[in-house]
Amino acid sequence: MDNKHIYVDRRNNLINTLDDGLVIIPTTQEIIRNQDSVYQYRFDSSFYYLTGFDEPDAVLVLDIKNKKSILFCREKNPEREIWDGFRHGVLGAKSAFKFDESYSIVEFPQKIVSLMENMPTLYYTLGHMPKYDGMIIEALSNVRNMIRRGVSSPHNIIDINRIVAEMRLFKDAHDIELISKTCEISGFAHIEAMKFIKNAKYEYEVEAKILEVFYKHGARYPSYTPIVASGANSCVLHYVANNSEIRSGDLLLVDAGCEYKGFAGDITRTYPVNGKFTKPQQAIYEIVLEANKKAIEKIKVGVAWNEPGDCATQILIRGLIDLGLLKGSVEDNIANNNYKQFYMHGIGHWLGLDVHDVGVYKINGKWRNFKTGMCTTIEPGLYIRPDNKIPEEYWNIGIRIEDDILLSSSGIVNMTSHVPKEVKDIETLICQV
Ligand SMILES: [Mn+2]
Repeated sequence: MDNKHIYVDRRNNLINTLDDGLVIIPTTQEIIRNQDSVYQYRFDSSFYYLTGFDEPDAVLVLDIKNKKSILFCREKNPEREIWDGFRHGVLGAKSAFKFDESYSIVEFPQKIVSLMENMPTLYYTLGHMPKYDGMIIEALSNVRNMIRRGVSSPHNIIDINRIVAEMRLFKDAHDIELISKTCEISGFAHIEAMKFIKNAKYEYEVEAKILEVFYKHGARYPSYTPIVASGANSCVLHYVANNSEIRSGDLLLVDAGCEYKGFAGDITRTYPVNGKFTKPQQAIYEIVLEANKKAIEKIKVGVAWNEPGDCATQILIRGLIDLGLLKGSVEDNIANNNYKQFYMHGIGHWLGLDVHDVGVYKINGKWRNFKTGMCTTIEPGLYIRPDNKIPEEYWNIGIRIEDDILLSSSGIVNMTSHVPKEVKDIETLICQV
């Protein structure tokens, strides 16, 4: 299906909201992994949001006054295409992606100078792509030198990514369709991993199962490096070595999501590798589960961003006090931050084309309110490292439960609710196989 009009509409929306000036948004470069091998290419999300174009070495330019959208991209190259595959080329990209004009990326450093002439404002994000910063600054300097010919140069520089971020924060029908699918596939992978866990000897076998399910559904990449952490590793927040032996009696924390058509899924589940929670494991798990569920219940249009997180923090602290792992009152612990030895991260983040998606969390110093179209993760956790002040039965229990929540026009949707998280459901799923 040709959906290029979505990107044309987005560019036009942006053009219509900006004052006279020139928008410049480059995409990412290919990055060398070693010698002449490159990492799997991933486009810049804001560039892609406005173009749908997924080749490297490209720049989107919008001329606001003349309402023109211009693409700079790689030329056709029959020789390179034999080795690396199809390129749209300058004219091909223009017609396929419905740009008003297109040029070779080789022409960018010269052309951008004339495009900047007499533009009052440059909409460009300095510091985001160092390779282009130099070119833009040089072009700006060249335009300034034309002053005696009566040419004026841009005198405002505005961070365009911040403006596009506000657009991306509110998911449209196209986004919602894709992100729902992304979350669905991500969830299928977690379910298959649970069914497989009794057969896994090493953490990376679970990682392989998860990637297999992603790939089988056409999601060719994880949206971030999967975390498959058993036993003590579950207390390492960004553990990605995934190479330890899995031992019966341990918990396994799996934080993984796929990237499907550019969108990121982000799910965490924690479960006993032998299919049965021990009493201490279950006690901690039930606390995190309640925090997850109550935080999700808090999300509503008009509610401030921090409210679900504050609610979860209180539940986690109350649970730890009841188990004797924290002293004092809930209020004492919030005031003295003592609980942070067990819960040291935030409640979640926006989700979209980037797993930690764009969009500010505070406006004028105040937490912003939830609105229709937003999408956020909810991921409370508790991590108990060995410590002589804590009974040994709780050591090395790391638990996080993460769901992906959409504020749709018809209400709150948990896009990852198909992945079991109740104790009974998890134990049944693991033991039935
Ligand atoms: Mn997350």
